[in-house]
Amino acid sequence: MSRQQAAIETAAPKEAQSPVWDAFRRWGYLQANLDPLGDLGAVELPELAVSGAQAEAARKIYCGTIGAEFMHIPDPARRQWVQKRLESEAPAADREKILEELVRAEIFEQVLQTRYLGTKRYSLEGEAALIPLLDAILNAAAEHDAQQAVLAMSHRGRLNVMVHVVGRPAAEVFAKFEDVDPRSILGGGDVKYHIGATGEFSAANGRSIAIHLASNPSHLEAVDPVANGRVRAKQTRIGENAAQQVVAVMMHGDAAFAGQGVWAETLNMAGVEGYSVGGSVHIIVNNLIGFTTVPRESHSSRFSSDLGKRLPIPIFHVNAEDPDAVARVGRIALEYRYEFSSPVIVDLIGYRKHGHSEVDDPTITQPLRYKKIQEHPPLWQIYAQKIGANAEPIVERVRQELDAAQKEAEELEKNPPMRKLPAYWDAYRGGRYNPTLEVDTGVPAAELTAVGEALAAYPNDFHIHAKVKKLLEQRLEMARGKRALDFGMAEALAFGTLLKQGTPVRLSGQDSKRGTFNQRHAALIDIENESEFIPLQHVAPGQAWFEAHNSTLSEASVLGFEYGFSRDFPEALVLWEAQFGDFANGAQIIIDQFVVAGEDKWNLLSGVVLLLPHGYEGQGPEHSSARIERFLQLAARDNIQICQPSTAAQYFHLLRRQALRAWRKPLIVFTPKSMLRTPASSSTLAELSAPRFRMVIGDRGDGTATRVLLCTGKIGHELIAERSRLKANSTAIVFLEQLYPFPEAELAAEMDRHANAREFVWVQEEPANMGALAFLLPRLERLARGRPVRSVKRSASASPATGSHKAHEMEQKTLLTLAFANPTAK
Ligand SMILES: Cc1ncc(C[n+]2csc(CCOP(=O)(O)OP(=O)(O)O)c2C)c(N)n1
Repeated sequence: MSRQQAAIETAAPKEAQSPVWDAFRRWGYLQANLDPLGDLGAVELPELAVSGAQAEAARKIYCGTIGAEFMHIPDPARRQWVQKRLESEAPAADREKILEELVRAEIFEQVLQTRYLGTKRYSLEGEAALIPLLDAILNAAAEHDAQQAVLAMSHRGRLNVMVHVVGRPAAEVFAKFEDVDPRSILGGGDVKYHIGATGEFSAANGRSIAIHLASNPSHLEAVDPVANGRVRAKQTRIGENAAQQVVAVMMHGDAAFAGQGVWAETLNMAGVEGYSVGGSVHIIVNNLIGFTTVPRESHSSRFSSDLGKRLPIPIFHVNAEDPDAVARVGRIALEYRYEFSSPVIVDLIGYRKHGHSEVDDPTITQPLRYKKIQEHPPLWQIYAQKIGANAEPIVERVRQELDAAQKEAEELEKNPPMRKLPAYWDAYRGGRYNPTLEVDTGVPAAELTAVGEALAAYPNDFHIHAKVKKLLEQRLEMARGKRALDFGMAEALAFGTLLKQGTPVRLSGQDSKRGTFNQRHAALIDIENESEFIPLQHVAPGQAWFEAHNSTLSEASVLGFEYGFSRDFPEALVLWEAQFGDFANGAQIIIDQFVVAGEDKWNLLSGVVLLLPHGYEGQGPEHSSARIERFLQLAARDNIQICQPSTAAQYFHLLRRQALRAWRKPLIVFTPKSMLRTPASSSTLAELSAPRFRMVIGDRGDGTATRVLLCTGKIGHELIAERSRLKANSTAIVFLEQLYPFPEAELAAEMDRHANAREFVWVQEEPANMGALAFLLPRLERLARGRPVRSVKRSASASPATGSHKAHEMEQKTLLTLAFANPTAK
């Protein structure tokens, strides 16, 4: 028996030694009365086929309207905590308040239905108990001193939550339905059931909690990591005791919860140091249907919540038609989160009154269930009867209030923002680019040396690895101007100088602390005790904070998390690094739906940086391309920046520019692999002291070039080497360091400068259907002022690169040959 096992056994409560009680604690949820319509049924189990007083007492607790899964949790303290809460008498519920909430929830939906017939609203009817559930959770959070809550949810019941939990006036929601000013948001904006909202929740204890309902796309569950990242940023801002103050409450549909991997990836991050938020509260708004799909088609398990059991956390199933039990479970869940800093899941089982949306007829696919549903009274009626109350006066009052709100809506701003951004966004702006946004990013050499020396230092008693020691010695030489600076050092100096100036830096990605290519070494590891020393945390007294995290092996959730973090920490440089650039497509939803479109849809800015290793080096189809073409296709109206710095100094300036400008735009950087260390891409201290990032690096030529090769990234250095070999001195080579926003003026000036050029040639490593070719060709043709523009590239291909290293070399050689093939170049 392991030590942990022994501890578990000895700590077990007395009752656990009763096999009857133990069986009900373990399996009771399978016979609990959880489904208001009775479709779920009970599982027959020999363990529970027992009789007697003990069995009846245990059955009452564990097979009532609450079904708890917690016996899979190894920690006895946690099991006992749950057990104690469930086995003690239920606290009295505030029934008057619950009744009012249920009436409000349902009448709100009915008013929307009558007024805006034929409009989608994704009604909460059938799950109205969500409102008292959230109320219980937030009230309990207020008792634990929570100051803020970040809520994430999809379409179902969202408008209802906006009004009854976030506290937005109903008039604002009505105004969204009016949609009378489409011209103001032509081509932009988002539908009403996706936009975010902020407000105040007034708790019973007199405190209030600032609520942030996160904006989200239709892509179910994609908001999960984003909301968590936002919580983490808010907690980081607060510092000590932050997990007490900011809590995540996330709602999920049952089909989405079971089906979407991003949620599984997000849950996996819960206990990982760089990503934990002190536990999040999850609610499955479980109507036992997904669009037209029934549970047995949605998941392989009885409950959609089963995925939650990948972590040792409790799952509370509760019948949505027992609002007292719902409120009780809400409180237990919240308190569990606070007690153990753990995620917790509430599975609120109800039904869906209408079709998937209100324009959908569910009787076509679920005729029997919907026959039952049509005959089923609304929850407020059931509850009023149960508690012996007359709900009619409340119904009347709520209707009158909503009538007034609807009139008010006609007077309101056509498109009310529904939210207020925190003051830390005041200093930043989005919108279109203009050159006045630029700031100098150069750093004086003496300052670079001072920071570089700090980065090469470590404590006397630190046992350093011989290879790292050598690397730090080289970095020291770089800092002192005795050795050319490589990309690794340029990045460290960019971070170090920013930290010293007060800009915090957060970097996360797979193996990012060391760096996939052994280039970063952000954390030094003591070879005798594996303790960490992080030089960037010791740059200068009073510096800003620095964090580097090795992430879980996920792209979607980690990029989502960092995007979320950037949304609540605009002052920080927040970077996500893909192991190789092509893996970024695992995060495609986050890229498409948040990173590139967040400003257009929600007017929400982000300065998140994506570091995507890119370059054709013969490593095969999957380690060559970060898919430049895809990012360029996503670019419009200056929504993102797409850059490929070709030297260490350019990378240094680019990172600093991102932090120091007030313009907050996501930055996509195609980062090097072999070029990390090649002399051609290394830089001098003077180049780091130069004023700014150069969007175009022109040729030093004197204007006598008869042809100009245009390129971006590593191939440019290969072209330069080939030009030397061929002594092709009448060929100029121009690097496009920024692809988007397209530096039209800079490139036009450079092309015009080569007045004698007879042709321009775009040279890229990528196949014809990839890379920047399609994006650039029309632009280059425009700037060439009638002179011909050719292109050199690999043949169009279904996969980005060949699997054969030798074939790669042959192809690469052909590219270089073709680039210089025209005799006019000689
Ligand atoms: C990733 C993704 N795939 C498909 C859809 C289309 N879709 C919208 S709602 C829905 C059903 C969702 O069911 P469930 O999660 O149970 O939530 P409910 O609508 O029942 O509240 C589907 C498939 C989507 N929005 N997102």
